[in-house]
Amino acid sequence: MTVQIDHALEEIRRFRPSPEFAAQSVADPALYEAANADRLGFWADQARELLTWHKPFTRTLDWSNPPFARWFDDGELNVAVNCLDRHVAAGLGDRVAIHFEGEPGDSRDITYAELTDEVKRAANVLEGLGVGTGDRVAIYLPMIPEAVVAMLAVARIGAIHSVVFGGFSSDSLASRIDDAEAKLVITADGGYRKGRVFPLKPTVDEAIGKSAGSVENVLVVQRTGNDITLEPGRDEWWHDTVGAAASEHEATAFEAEHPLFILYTSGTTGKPKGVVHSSGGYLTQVAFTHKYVFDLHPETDVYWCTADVGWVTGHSYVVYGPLANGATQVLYEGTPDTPHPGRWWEIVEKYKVSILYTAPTAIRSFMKLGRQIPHEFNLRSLRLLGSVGEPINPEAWIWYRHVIGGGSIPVVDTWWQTETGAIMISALPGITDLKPGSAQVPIPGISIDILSDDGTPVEGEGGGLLVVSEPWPSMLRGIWGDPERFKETYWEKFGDKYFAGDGARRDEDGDIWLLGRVDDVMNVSGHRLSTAEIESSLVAHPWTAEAAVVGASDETTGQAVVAFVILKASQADVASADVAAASEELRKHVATQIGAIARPRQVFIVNELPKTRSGKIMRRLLRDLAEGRQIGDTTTLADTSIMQIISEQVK
Ligand code: 6R9
Repeated sequence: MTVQIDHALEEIRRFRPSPEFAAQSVADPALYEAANADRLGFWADQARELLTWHKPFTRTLDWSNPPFARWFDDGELNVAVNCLDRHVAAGLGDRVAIHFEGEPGDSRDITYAELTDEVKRAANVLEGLGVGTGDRVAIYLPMIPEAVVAMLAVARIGAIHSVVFGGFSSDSLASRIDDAEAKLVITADGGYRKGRVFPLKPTVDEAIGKSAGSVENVLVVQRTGNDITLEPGRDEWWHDTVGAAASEHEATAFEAEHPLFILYTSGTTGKPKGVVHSSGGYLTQVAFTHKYVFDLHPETDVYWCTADVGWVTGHSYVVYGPLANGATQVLYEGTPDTPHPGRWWEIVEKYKVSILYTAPTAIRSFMKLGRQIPHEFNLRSLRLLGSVGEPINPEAWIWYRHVIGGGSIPVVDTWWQTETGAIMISALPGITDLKPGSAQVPIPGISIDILSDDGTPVEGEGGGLLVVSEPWPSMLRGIWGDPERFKETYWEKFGDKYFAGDGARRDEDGDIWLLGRVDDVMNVSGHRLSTAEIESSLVAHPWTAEAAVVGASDETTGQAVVAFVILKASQADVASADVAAASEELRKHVATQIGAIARPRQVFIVNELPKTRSGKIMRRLLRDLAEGRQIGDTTTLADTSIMQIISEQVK
């Protein structure tokens, strides 16, 4: 399959870094030169410069048995020591590591010294419970500091964490516990979300009941005070155990290739894949990208990544990257609109956040509410904005830069995946001229190719399949317990090049545009069209708040474009008066913007779109609807009732 984009929708403005920003930026064009001259030497330098090794490595990469890479493999380090102890030893113990903001408004500042003490206590408790090197620990917690402490305590003793997002059901938790054969579960009584307590411990009890029996103990953080039961001999309160433990803990070093965590992510089949990451290479690339992509000045910046630690973005850019770099960050427990729609902007103002990293879906929901909400708050502390998770449409990019960023600060669009561990494609602020909608260039030391289905490079405007053509430090090391699936999913297609599953094209300047997952590419009358491109066009219409496009099978054209659109609140009345006219207007708009071939066969005006808990639109379900099929499995939706509502609206 060749992905060809016949009608590129481009926002043509380019944004040069301001001279002031460029002058203070930590990134230097010399990074690209060094990486181009000697890629492996470059990564070895970064690993030495950014991390502290108990035993220095002498080998950079062993790729003698692809696709199983070994980076820095004769070196030894302790990941938690790199995130904590070494900063305290360097005299930074009083620096705030975490400004915690609970949803109900409780807040707590935790310094590096305090965080280090807490992690040491927790490490002692884990060891006391018999958790040892290589054992798996499931973590099922809300976005509270104990989630960070738990992850680092597991890392400190060389065990392997498997964080399961707190919104997952007991079935999902049970299958993850079983796949990893977790010995310990760390959870809380509950957490706060949308102004209510959501209980977690009862779900853990259910999951353990359904599971095969690997769990020996459960540690329970008290967060919400809801009624729970502790099973004697199995369950213990975190505060009783960690609170009472000694804060001395001698950390030992582990090999660079020692597994750090498993994180489950959905693939094309029903069974989630346990993506495995290792220690030295992973930490090198997350620290590198966190420093240079976010232009981190750890003495002065206040950084905030809004992702939950249950997702890879939370692992790499809430826990490991920022803490390895000694950053000060905000950790927020709740939802963006509780108790009021300006909550995020209130937090930016309160902590003088200077770097904000979030997802396009969040930006678009703020766009829907209108600029008057962020404008009630002082956002002038912001100096850099980041985006991740899906292609950011130029409309949202511009809104983000102008309404949130005051019109002059850089927006970096970062492409990467659970499997890549760290950012792979992004502008470097202060160096790269920014193009709204493009993720732009591979970071230094990363090799990206765009290939056609038969493996030949795609030149020029035609799109193709995105591959990573050389191993990289933070690459996944495998799928837990399933080396065959690892090979099949990512390496069978192009030999020793990693197949990412995304479509992409390179423009005349060499900038990369992501075109969505390759399964989201449509073929209409022999013309290839990208769902992302048509969504972008729809969202550029002044009435539209959010749009999802699917290719539905069509007798005459092969596939036809079917769009589902949420209108801005201000337009809802106009449209509800005449739905047919509103969808006709949007169909015409796409035809005018992209070309008649892209005109949607149908535009359905809806109030909601089906999203996973990480905010990704589940186009598969919309396709079922558009093709008049029974709606498939909805269990991974954040709200499983949504499809029912949408079906009724579409009738
Ligand atoms: C970090 C994360 C990975 C998939 C990836 C791609 C999409 C992520 C993107 C992007 C375009 C970006 N994706 N960032 N597409 N531009 N800046 O999201 O990991 O949950 O594993 O998702 O998300 O399709 O393949 P993960």
